[in-house]
Amino acid sequence: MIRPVAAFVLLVTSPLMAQIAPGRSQPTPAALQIFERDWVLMNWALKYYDADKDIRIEPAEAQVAAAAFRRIADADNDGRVTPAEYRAARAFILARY
Ligand SMILES: [Ca+2]
Ligand SMILES: [Ca+2]
Repeated sequence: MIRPVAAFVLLVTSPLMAQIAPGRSQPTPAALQIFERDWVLMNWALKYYDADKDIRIEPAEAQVAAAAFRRIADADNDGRVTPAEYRAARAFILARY
């Protein structure tokens, strides 16, 4: 009698688990896409955040670089980078780095 109950619990809880831990099995975070989309940010990330110097930004490096970019870009510190803040930060990086 225990077995069917356990199977039922697993069936019910597994979609919930998938929602709680998104991206655990999918190692391509949004952080990496920021840099793949924009060569200015990619060059900047490669210069300062390519920790193993293989001239590639891995997901873990992208997360560090994205966090650093957010600190630069989020001028009003509301935790979000608006398109205007993004453009300003991109221009700043392009001019300075
Ligand atoms: Ca690397
Ligand atoms: Ca902001």
